Amino acid sequence: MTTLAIDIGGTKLAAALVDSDLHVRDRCELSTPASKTPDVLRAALQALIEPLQAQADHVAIASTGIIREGTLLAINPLNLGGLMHFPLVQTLKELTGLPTMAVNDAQAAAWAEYHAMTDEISDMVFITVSTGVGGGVVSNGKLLTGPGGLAGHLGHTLADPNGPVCGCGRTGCVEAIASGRGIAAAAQGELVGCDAKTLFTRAAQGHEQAMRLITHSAQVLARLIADVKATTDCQRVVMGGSVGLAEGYLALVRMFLAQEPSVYHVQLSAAHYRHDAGLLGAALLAQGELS
Ligand code: ADP
Ligand code: BMX
Ligand code: ZN
Repeated sequence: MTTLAIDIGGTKLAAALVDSDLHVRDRCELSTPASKTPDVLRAALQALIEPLQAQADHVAIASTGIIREGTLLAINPLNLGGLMHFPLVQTLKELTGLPTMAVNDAQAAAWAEYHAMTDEISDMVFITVSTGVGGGVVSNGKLLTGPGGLAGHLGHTLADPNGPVCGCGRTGCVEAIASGRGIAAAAQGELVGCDAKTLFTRAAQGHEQAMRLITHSAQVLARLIADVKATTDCQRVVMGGSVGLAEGYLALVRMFLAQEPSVYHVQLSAAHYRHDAGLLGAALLAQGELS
C-alpha cells in the first residue's frame, strides 16, 4: 500500500510517497501560492503531485485550515493569501482518481508524533510554530478533531488583549504574535520586510531587535504550553514547524516554561519526524481509514 501524502502549509506545499512501513520517498516541495483564487492552489497541487501520483494507491492530505468533511475552511485566511475555502478531497479525487482523505496539518502531525512514542504516554499535544501556530491534541490515546474540525486550534487562544489583530478576527491571538508571520509583522526599522527565517539569521549574528522578537515569541509559546498543561494534563508537548524546530528556539521556550509554577511544567521535545510529521500523520490516518 503506497500513500501519496500531501502537506499544505501557509508557506510551502510538500508531497511524498509513503510506504506501509512509513518510509518516505520522492519528497518534493513548492511554495504555497498566495492567492484568493482556488484555481491557483489547484494548479500548484497538480504540478506538485504529477511526478508521484501514478505510483500511489490512495491520497492523504494534511492541510492548514479547519478541515470539515474534506473541505478546507481557513480560520486565518491571511495565511493563504486570502483563500477562505477550498474543496480538498474533491480536487485531489478529480486530479488522481484515487481514494482521498484530509485532516488538519497539526492534528496529523500530532498523530504521527504520538505513534513514534515508545514510552507509556496516553496524552500529548503537538504544537507547530510555522506560518501560523497550530495544534493537535491526543487525549487518552485518541486524536481529537472535534465535531467541526476545530479541536486543537491553539494558535487562536489569547496571548495579549492589547496585541495585534489576528486574521481570524480576534485580537491578541498567540498566532498573531508568535508565529513566523507574527514575528515578521512586528519587525521595525531596518528589519521591516524580513521573514522569520531571516530574523533568526540576524538574531544568530547578535542583532538585538531580532533577538527580542524571537524571545518574545518563545515567551508567548511557553505561556501557551502552561495553559495547555492546565487544560489537558498532557504528559508531553512536542514542537514542530520551521520556527519551532529552528536552532535555539526550543531551549528558549524551555527556559520560559521553567519560570512558570511547577504544576504547569511538562516534558517538551522537538518533533521526531521533524518536517515530515504532517505527511506521515496523514499517511498513518489514511492507511487506517482507506485501506
Ligand atoms: P508551513 O507553514 O508552510 O508548514 P514552515 O513550517 O516552513 O511552513 O513555516 C514557515 C515559517 O517558518 C515562515 O515564517 C519562515 O520564514 C519560517 N522559517 C523557515 N525556515 C526557517 C528557519 N530555518 N529558521 C527559522 N524560521 C524559518
Ligand atoms: C492557522 C490555521 C490552522 C493551522 C495553523 C498552522 C488556517 C489557514 N490555518 O492557525 O488550521 O493548523 O495555522 O498552519 O486558518 P501552518 O500553515 O503554519 O502549518
Ligand atoms: Zn486568531
